[in-house]
Amino acid sequence: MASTDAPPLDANRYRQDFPILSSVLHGDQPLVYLDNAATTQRPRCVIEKIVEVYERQYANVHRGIHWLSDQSTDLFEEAREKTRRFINAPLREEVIFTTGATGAINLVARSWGDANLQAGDEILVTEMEHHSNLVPWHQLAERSGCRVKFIPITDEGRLDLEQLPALLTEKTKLVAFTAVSNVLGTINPVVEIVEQAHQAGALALVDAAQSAPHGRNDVQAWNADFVAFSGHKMLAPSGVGILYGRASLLDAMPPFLGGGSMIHRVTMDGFEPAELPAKFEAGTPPIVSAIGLGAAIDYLEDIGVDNIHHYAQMLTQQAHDVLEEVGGVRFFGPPPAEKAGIVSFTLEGIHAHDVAQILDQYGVAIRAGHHCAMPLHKRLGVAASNRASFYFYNTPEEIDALADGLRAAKRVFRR
Ligand code: C6P
Repeated sequence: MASTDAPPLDANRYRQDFPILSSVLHGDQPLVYLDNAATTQRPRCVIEKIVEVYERQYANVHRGIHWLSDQSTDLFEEAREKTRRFINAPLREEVIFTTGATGAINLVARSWGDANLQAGDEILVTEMEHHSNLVPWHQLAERSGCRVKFIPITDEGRLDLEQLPALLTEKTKLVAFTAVSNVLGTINPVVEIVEQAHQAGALALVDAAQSAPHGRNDVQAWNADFVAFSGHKMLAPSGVGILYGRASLLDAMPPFLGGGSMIHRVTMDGFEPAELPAKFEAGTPPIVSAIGLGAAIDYLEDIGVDNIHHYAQMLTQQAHDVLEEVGGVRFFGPPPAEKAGIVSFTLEGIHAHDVAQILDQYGVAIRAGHHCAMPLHKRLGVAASNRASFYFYNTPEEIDALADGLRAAKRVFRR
C-alpha cells in the first residue's frame, strides 16, 4: 500500500454521499460510525445501482437466452472486469465471485487443500489471523492430518519475521496470512512474505479483507497465489467477495461446490466441470451484490485508493494522540504510521463491552470483543478489546467524540 503526499481529502464532501451518516440516534446523538473494519457504509451511487438493476436490468445470469438475462450478465461480467483491474489480476478468469473473504478462503482450503495436503505437510499462518484464515486450516488439518504452525508476533504487534526462515521448511505447503490485521491494524510486508514462501517452495495466500478497502492491492506486485477479500468492507453490498487465484492453480483444482453453472456436461455417470471462472461459481451467484461491488470500485477509484490510505492514517495518528490524553488507554499494535485505519485499545479497569455500551449512548459505534481473533487476544493477554476503525468519510471531530465518550465512561466507572 503506497503512501503519497496527496492532500487530505474532504471527508465532509464525501459524507453527503452516505445517507446513513446523517442518522441521529437516541433522540439527539448524531451517528459517529467508527466500526468500518467490521463493515463500511454504502454511498448513494451503490444503493442507486442496486435499485436500478432490480427495477430494470435483473434476471439470472448466463442462463437465459433473452434480452434481460443478457443485460444482467453484461453488468455482472463488467463488475468482474472492474474487480480484475482493481487488483491488477492478469486474467478475468482468475477473479472468482464468492460470498466473501470467508467463502474464498474456505474454497481454497476445501479444493486446493483437500487435493494437495496430507499428513506431514504444514501450513503456516500468523498469530494475528482472523478466524476466517485460521479455522478452515484447522479443519483441513483435521481432515488431512497436516499441521498448522504460527508465525509469532512481537510485543509491538508486528509479525516476527526473524522467525520465518526457521518456520519455513520443505514440509510447508502454504503460507496464509493477512495483509492488514483486523485488530492491530498492522500493515504486513506482503511482498517479502510471499517471496520467502516461494523460496521455500510453498504457495502464499493473502487475506486482503482489511487491506482491499485501504489502498493498493496489486496481486501481480504481491506475486500472491491466492488473494481473498469481501465487498462489504469496501462500500459494496454484503454477500459478495472475491477469490483471486493464479490461473494455473485454479485450473488444476477440483470444483468446490457442485450444482448449476459450474459444469460443462452432466451425465448419469458423472460430470465435466466448466472452464474458469464458472467452475468455482456453482448456483446462482450474488448477481446484484457483485454489480454493486463494481459501482463501489468506481467510487473508490474516483477518490483514489492512495488518498484513502493516507487519510485513514492521519485519523489513526489523531486517534492515538487524543486517546492518549484521555488517560488509562492501552493501545495494541504498532505506531500509527504502520496501521491502516484501525486502533484497538482497552480502557483501564472497564470491560470492553461496557466501554462500547457507554459510547453507544453518545452515538459512537465501535466494536468490542475478540473481533474473531481469539488466539491473538490470548497472545495480547486480554479477553476482549475495543476497536475504532476509520474510513475516508470519518472526520477529526468524530475522533474527538470518541475521546469524549471515553471520558464519560471513566466518569461512570469513576476511573
Ligand atoms: N472481519 C471484523 O470486524 P467476511 O466475514 O467473510 O466478510 O470477512 C472475514 C474476515 C477475514 N479476514 C479478516 C482480516 C477480517 O477482518 C474479516 C472480517 C470483521 O473484523 C468481521 S468479524
